Amino acid sequence: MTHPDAPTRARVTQALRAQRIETPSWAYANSGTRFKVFPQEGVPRDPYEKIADAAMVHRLTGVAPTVALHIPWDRVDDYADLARYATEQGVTLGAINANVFQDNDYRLGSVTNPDPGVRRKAIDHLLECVDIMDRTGSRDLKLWFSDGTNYPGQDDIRARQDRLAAALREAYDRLGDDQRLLLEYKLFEPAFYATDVPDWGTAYAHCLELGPKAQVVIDTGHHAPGTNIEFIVAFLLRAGKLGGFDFNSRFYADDDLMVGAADPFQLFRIMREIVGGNALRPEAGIAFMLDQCHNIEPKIPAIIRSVLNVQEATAKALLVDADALAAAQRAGDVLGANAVLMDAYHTDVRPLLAELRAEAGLDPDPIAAYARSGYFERIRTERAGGQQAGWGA
Ligand code: RM4
Ligand code: MN
Repeated sequence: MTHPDAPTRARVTQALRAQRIETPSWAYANSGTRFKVFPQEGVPRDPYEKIADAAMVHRLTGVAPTVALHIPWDRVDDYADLARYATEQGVTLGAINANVFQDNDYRLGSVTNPDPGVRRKAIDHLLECVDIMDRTGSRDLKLWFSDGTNYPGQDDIRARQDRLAAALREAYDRLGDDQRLLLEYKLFEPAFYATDVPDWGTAYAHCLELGPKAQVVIDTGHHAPGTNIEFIVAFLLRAGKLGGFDFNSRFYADDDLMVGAADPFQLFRIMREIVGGNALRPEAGIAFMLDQCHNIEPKIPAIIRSVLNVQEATAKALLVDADALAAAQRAGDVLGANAVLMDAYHTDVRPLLAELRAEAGLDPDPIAAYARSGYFERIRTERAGGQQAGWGA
């Protein structure tokens, strides 16, 4: 495909202008592998500084107006004040991520722990997260459970499902009218034998049982190698049960690398299902979030790069000629249908996105603009003392 014709360009740019991508507070903080956290200069020391960085990413890209929080990493005394600060900076607070995986009590699990006292503590944390959502104005409670077992016989698989269902029910019943519960799944790690929410089918079944405010979130790094993620997207969209994404990319396990870095074609295929399902518009209610860790690369530019990668995959997905595709599919034209998709995928959309940014009064090259902005030099000096934020592993 060469330059899109005028009507196509208008359609594509309109959709791209409406796109929203949420960045995660923890991606601005220090993180690492099991082996080492390498601290970086200028890293935020508290949730306010994380929000300032997220606001910088939004100022440069124009499409990242919300920032997700993780509790207790982002615990503050006054959430209304934090929300106010975010607004002043030009962003708002997004999903609240619960954390029931970093307390000594959770050695044998959190909401599925065999000890009812530990389960109570974990569920209370989920309820506390909904209290926080009331104060931050957040719509989504995002739940990921590290619960599971390492050895056959360690605990009763069915009983753990019952405990999970009971905990989800309590959290669900606490939600306000405009709030949602997003349930995330992950194949393995840290549990190595049987994870309690290992796959989309398990997450889907629990969400179905809970009701309309419960939906599945797809973390792109949480599957077995070779899994067809776009199939999962298509299935959940059709069922009205896709709540959003935790975007990142992986080569081996839950690598949390920049989205679109490992497999940009997969990201295109995912976004194609989103576009085909008419789910890109914010009113469709799909949360496009990043869930990444930048262990060795500079964090803010990596997050900008990630936002641009999602935009590029989306632009290509929007360029697919839907009529030509449908005609080829109807005619059983296997090669023709595949060619329609590949044509769009091979289009260089970077000039189009640069034009779009310029039209919106942004620098066409957000990464270069960041480098020139002096922001990094400023935070490096301003944040020299104190305790840098990190994931506390
Ligand atoms: C988990 C999961 C969650 C994220 C934590 C930090 O693997 O992806 O979404 O909150 O990591
Ligand atoms: Mn995630």
